[in-house]
Amino acid sequence: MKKIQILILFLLFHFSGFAQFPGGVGTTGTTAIHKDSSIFIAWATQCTVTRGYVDISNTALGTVTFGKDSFALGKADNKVVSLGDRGSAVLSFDLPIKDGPGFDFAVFENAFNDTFLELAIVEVSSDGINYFRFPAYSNTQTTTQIGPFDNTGDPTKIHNLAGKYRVLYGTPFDLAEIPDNPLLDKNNIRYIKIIDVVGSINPTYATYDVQNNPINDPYPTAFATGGFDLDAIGVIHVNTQSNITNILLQNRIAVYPNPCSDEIFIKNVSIQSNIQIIDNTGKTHFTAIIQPTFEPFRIDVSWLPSNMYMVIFQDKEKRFMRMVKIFKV
Ligand SMILES: [Ca+2]
Ligand SMILES: [Ca+2]
Repeated sequence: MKKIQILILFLLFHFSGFAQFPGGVGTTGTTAIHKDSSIFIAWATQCTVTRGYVDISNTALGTVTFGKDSFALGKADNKVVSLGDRGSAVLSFDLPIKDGPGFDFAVFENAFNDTFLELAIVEVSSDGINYFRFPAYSNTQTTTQIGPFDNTGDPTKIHNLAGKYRVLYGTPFDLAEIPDNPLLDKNNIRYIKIIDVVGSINPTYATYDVQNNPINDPYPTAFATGGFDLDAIGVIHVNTQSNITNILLQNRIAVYPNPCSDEIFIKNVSIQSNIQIIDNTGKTHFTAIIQPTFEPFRIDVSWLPSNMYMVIFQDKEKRFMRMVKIFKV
């Protein structure tokens, strides 16, 4: 079924220059996802940027400087790092991303409206060496260069390019749309590479889509903030079954403070878990179900006497434990 869907998508997009893709924020059928959506369960935790040129046709101007690599970490917040012409960023994550139903992650840029759209190619890798590209489509006209102050971008002409949506709205990607390859494990995506689309329609500098169309976006943007401005990558599906993930999950869950007296907090719960607090006689004092959250989850323990307790986490596959000492002054 999935293969048929991809084939239909491919035929539709390949043979029709009139194909319409989802439109901008607020339009019917848009796929834009706001940063606060509960669909996001994690964000990038590492980022390395290779800066591109202020203007690729005048390399004497040097490379862009705006922002820091770390501005692409965590939740989208409109703090960005500029990539410059053909610059790139490699981001990684605490947990591997997997190809779940529908979209698997989303990339955030800082476009100030729905038509000034600076775009980027997106690639993924399981091993950090072999990268595989999302088939990008740009049905934007290729006869007139979009200038640095032209608001003529149109999300309905763009597919599988980051930057399709305005600030604080992610452009989502579905790993199923990348052709299968033995060097790519779609259920163990550890790295995402974002590569600036130069935007020039001059063949010397152009970035091309899968139809071999030059991708036309604002060019030149000869500023310190030139090129794609990366805000964040939000993760929708993580692989909670790999051994790496199990170890990471166990290491990440934190119960604090320890010792405590009246309350404890639990953070970095990546998968729905049953939680129990058990004393050293085996008696259960507290049970709850925690939904995945990276925010601290508070438990009132003011009614528990001083003792050592086990906090047990149990999800579908795993069970593990933290010891905590409750100490009343
Ligand atoms: Ca998917
Ligand atoms: Ca940011």
